[in-house]
Amino acid sequence: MDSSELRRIANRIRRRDLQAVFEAGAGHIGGEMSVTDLLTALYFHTMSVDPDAPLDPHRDRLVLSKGHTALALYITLAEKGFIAKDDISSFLKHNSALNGHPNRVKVPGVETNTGPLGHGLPIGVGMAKAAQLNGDTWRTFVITGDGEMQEGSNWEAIMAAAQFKLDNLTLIIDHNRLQQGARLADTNNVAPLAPKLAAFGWAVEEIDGHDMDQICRALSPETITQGQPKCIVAHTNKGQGISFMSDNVAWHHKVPSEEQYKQAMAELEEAAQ
Ligand SMILES: Cc1ncc(C[n+]2csc(CCOP(=O)(O)OP(=O)(O)O)c2C)c(N)n1
Ligand SMILES: [Mg+2]
Repeated sequence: MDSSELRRIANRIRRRDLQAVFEAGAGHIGGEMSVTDLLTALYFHTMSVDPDAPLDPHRDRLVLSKGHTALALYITLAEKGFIAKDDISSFLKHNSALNGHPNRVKVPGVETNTGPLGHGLPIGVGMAKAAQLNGDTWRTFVITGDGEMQEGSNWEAIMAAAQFKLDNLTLIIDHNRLQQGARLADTNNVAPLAPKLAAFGWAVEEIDGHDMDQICRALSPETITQGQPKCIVAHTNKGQGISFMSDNVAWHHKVPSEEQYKQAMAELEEAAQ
């Protein structure tokens, strides 16, 4: 699939996400807009997954460690055919499988439950280690937020992955410079991330996390360094695609008013032309 088609899918996911947040009256829209291009590239370019066989033992695995942006994952899974597109309208409703954080028992295609930050990468290290022990070739991908990198458990997992030489593991950090209610720089500023990961023995690449060509190239198997886990520091914008949300701390989990909803949708529709 070429990058213009990937951009079309990402735009469709963003519009559906915006609508679902507006209708549900909740969601984490800023972080969903920042992670959408990464999820699109993973599911429609890189990963080997089959919606008709969600538990195929040979599938690639994605752990969305920043589980608060579950809605973006649900919509991507619906686009791919793991769940029905109509199901998205049940987001956050009573008895819906589509909760505020992803649940692997309820939603086909979700690999592990996430939400408490700092757990996805340790789990991903376990997955990658299991594949290595079995001599399997499937890959494990983990997406964390940059605020999430303040969690100490991630750094233990980073050390373990290097020690185990997990070159079947790729960590993508959604580096949008914001966390909940504050800028990263004003809390515990873990940036710059790339030299830290490199010092821990990882192969590191920095990319524009909204440039499909750069994302796809960084995810491709040819760019793996043998014997080293890979970290992609993806420079993104929280609220990407919607002018008044972009790089704005207020939009971590704010819900647009009707007027804001119309403006945001108009901007996304314009970008789709
Ligand atoms: C252990 C833990 N502490 C606090 C929270 C509450 N929380 C949810 S999202 C968030 C900010 C995350 O920021 P970041 O990782 O940068 O995500 P993004 O900017 O992509 O939304 C926080 C503190 C949580 N989910 N888990
Ligand atoms: Mg962030």
